[in-house]
Amino acid sequence: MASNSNSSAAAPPAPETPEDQYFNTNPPPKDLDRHVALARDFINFHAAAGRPLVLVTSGGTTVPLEKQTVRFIDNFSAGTRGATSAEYFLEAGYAVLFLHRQFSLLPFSRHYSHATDCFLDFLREGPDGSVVARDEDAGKMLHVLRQYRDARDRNLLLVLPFVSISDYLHELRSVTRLLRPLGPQALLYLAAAVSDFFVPPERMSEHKIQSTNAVDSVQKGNKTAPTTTDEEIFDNFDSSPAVPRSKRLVVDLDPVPKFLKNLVEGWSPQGMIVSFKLETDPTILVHKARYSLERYQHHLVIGNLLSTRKWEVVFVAPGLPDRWIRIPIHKQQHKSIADGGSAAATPAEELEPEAAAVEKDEP
Ligand code: PAZ
Repeated sequence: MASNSNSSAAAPPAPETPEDQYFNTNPPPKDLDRHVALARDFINFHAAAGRPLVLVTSGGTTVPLEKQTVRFIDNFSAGTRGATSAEYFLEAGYAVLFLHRQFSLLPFSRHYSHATDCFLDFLREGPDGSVVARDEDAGKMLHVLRQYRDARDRNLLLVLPFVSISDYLHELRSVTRLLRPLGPQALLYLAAAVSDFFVPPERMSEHKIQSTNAVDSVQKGNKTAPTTTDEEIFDNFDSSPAVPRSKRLVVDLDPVPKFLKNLVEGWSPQGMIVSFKLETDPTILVHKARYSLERYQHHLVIGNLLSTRKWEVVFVAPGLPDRWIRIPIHKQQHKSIADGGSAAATPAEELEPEAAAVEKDEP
């Protein structure tokens, strides 16, 4: 009797998608499971209270050149935008999941942790040998301290660090999937500066990349000391094109998968998604922002230029004209955009000449 092969045979495994391939070959950060557990508890706690949640990403991702990483390529970002925005989201009643580059700026402590704002400069010795805030700084410090304590005591801020691009993508995927059941109650505010290129693991050196052949003999099992030639190479201060190619480090990078598409279509399809676009060339900023919006079908792209990011940003949203928000020039010393720039009260005359020209050119 013929057997029914369909009922007994196991279904063939689904083919590996490019997303699976990326996440299966690029190892997760060692703390991912712990971070996911913390994020799950945090999300459940606030969802039960009906509080809106925002995931803020902040800081730059690294691209390691070695598995045991000594050297890496970095992305520009101090974390100012993310840390400052997180404070405003807290003030607006959100619970904030703050996914940030390890050691970049954090909400509240950012006021006292920059090289130019070292916390020690805000303190003085009290009469009884205690440490107190300087009189002129005490008011602001007390305000920041109260906001910080309130966020901490009410469990309103969860801080999760990442370092490399693959750490970031693993963390982002896991956390946004947890936010998925919240639908549009979850806001994703993606201000991190994310690498566009990376070294895939199969091409990454395990150990520190060597700049001389001093260890070649050791690696080949020969325990003799380096030869004079090795020492000479070590001392060579010649970086001219005559230096043989074999002595140079040629870095070959692959494009990072366009994760925003996966995020919008799969990880958190109903979340409100705001992404940032950083450029250096003013002539392409708006075009790139609109391209990203149309390609990834999300809700808002905030464009900014490296040189003016603290004073002006452009909001690019579906079906709406581009909207510039600028800090008037006379206020720029005291405030940055992230500290509450205003769209309406910004007459063109108050801006720097180039900025005013841009505003007048708008449709
Ligand atoms: O962190 P920061 O305040 O120094 O800079 C903020 C920013 C420029 C990284 C951010 O506003 C941004 O544009 N993020 C997206 C960068 C990107 O295009 O990947």
